[in-house]
This record gives sequence, C-alpha cells and structure tokens, in this order.
Amino acid sequence: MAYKVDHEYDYLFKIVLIGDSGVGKSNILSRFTRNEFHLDSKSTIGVEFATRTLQVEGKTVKAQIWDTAGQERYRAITSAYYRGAVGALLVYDITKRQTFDNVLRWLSELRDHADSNIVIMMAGNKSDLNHLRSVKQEDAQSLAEKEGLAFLETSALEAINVEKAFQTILMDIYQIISKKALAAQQAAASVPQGTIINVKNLSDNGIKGGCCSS
Ligand SMILES: Nc1nc2c(ncn2[C@@H]2O[C@H](COP(=O)(O)OP(=O)(O)O)[C@@H](O)[C@H]2O)c(=O)[nH]1
Ligand SMILES: [Mg+2]
Repeated sequence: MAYKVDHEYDYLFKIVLIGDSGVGKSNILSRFTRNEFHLDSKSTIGVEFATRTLQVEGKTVKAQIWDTAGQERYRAITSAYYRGAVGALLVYDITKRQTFDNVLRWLSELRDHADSNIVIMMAGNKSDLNHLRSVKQEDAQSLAEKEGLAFLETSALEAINVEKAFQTILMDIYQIISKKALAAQQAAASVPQGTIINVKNLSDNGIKGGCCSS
C-alpha cells in the first residue's frame, strides 16, 4: 500500500531577510504575507517568521520568511537565523547610501553563516521615494552582476516588485532543487542491474519460493 503523505505543501523553503535597520525588511514581509504596510517602524516587536504558500511551476511551495527582531542594529544576528536557509533577500534603502555600501558586509555575513548555495536577491527598497534617491539603479545593477545576485528595486509602501522579488527567489531555489533531483534520478538509473535471483536456488537452500495468497 502506498502511503499518502498528508502535507499541505510540496516544498518548504526558509528565506531570511537581511540588511541594515530601517531599510524596510519588516514591511516587505508584512506586505508579502499579509498585504499590510505600517508607516511607523515597529522594529522592536519582531516576529520570528511569517509564511505564505504559493504555486511555483505547478508545485505548492510554502515560503517561511524570517525577519530579525532588530538585532541587525548591533550586528548580532546569530548563526541559528541563517541555519537551513535556502534563500535570502538582502535589502537596502535607495535613499540611504550607507545601507547600500553595507551590502558587501551583509554578503560576507552570508558567506560566513549560510549555505554556499543560498539564492540571494538584492532589493533596493523605497523606490517610491525616487526624488530622495542616493543610489543609482545602474550602480546597484553592476554590483549585482559582479556578485552574482538577482536584483530589483521594490516599494513595500506601494506594493511594487515585492511579489516579484519573492517569486524570483522561490523559482531560482526550485530550479536548483529540481536539477539536483534530476541528477539523483539519473545517477540511480545508471546503477548496474542487480544479480538475477533464481527462485529454484532459494528453494534448494530451504527458502520457500512461491507466494501470494492475500
Ligand atoms: N516610503 C517608504 N517607506 C518605507 C518603505 N518600506 C518601509 N518604509 C518605512 O521605513 C521605516 C522602516 O521600516 P521597517 O520595515 O521597520 O524596516 P526594518 O528595520 O528594515 O525592518 C518605517 O517607517 C516604514 O514605514 C517603502 O517602500 N517606502
Ligand atoms: Mg524590522
């Protein structure tokens, strides 16, 4: 009898939010998981994570997205935060140059604590504040290319590209794991055929052949 695994999803992916304090991480999360935005920063009331289930290539994927509780202010994010993460959204604020300059520090934090195959998307948030911009989109794009990251400008306030940012991360993760699954299948298929077991010989050794009343 085949066992039906009774999950409401096919895959569960842990994604971490990182980047300087005040760039909009918590609002990106609330926009994506609850379609909410808060003008005041509630950085001290950190939820551990929030989830949203969506379809990726016909599979049901549950995204479990972890948010900091403000520890980034003290550069005190523990390695437990990164453990098991398969994706990261690295956020800076397009109106605050310093938050973009710190992207490299966040990348080295990821290199130190996260899996080396982690999928990273860089997001330049607050794109609605274009008149206050201090980071050019081209500069971010070339950094992303140099570091091998996906890149988008987002606005949690106006709900621009938030959905797309997560969809892209999830799709990239899905591509990686489905490639791995395919490689595993091919490896299994190339195993030489097993020895043919002769039932008569088994009987000769006192092991009864034949079967099957049910
Ligand atoms: N204009 C604008 N403000 C934003 C946006 N995202 C977040 N904020 C504001 O930026 C501040 C910090 O946001 P928060 O989500 O707490 O940032 P966190 O510290 O990275 O989690 C809050 O006052 C938010 O209302 C955005 O897309 N546009
Ligand atoms: Mg926050």
